[in-house]
Amino acid sequence: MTPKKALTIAGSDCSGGAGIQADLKTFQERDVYGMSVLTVLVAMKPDTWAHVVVPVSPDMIAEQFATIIPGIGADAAKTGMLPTVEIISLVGRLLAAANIPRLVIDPVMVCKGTSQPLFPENTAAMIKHLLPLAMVVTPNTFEAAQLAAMPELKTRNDLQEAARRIHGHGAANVVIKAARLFPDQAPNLLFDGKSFTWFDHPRLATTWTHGAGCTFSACVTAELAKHDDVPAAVQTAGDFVHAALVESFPLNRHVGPVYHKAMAKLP
Ligand code: PXL
Repeated sequence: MTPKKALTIAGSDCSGGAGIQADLKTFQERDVYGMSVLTVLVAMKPDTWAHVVVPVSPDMIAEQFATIIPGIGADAAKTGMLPTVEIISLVGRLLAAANIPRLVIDPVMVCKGTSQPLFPENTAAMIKHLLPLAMVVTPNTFEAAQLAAMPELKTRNDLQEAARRIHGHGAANVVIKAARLFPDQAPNLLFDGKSFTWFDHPRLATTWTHGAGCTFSACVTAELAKHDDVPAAVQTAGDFVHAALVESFPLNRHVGPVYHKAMAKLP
């Protein structure tokens, strides 16, 4: 049978846990055919893990995109790290013209292990160019606070208010990944403009969480490529990341990724 096809428009994490590598591994595990448009290359200094970030040229981003749309076609797509305002607006224009039926926007602002937001001006560009196109937007709590223009989010009520505000920017569904807010739970909150649904997962005591956010949004994208049901996609993605976190592991003293194969190995 011909598989469904999913596209990721994101950055390369050469360490393999996040970015395009996480997305393609997740697509493979969820049985969809993965394709990629690279937006930025990220390398890490071995001693400090400081990130070196080199954007791909807008022309080459457009060439890659044209390879897939109109060149091939995709059942669903997601965005990940988009390093500049120019690239965010280019990707927004390409996606708007492509009219992709199921689009997931992962508004990546920081990498784990680095504390500074990549570029604050990118937040306004994402709100303007990407959120109105999104079937689902998947911020973590930091990204949700930025997109909602709220101070730090602390309670479930804060998360619901942030989701309401982000929905106001035009995203059809908002999923806030609240992995670090509470001591025992790592819930995901879905708001579809009408009602709030909480997907509760126990919080795991691991610091090896690299790539969890990318993996979550990639799994939502893969599930949407196969069917239209957003709550079911969010449930599966939560289960997939939970399993991947149970088997996360250190690569070195700086970083440990989630294990994308973990759910497939469950009985
Ligand atoms: O986890 C966020 C992220 C996304 N995309 C790329 C990254 C990272 C963090 O390292 O490198 C390419």
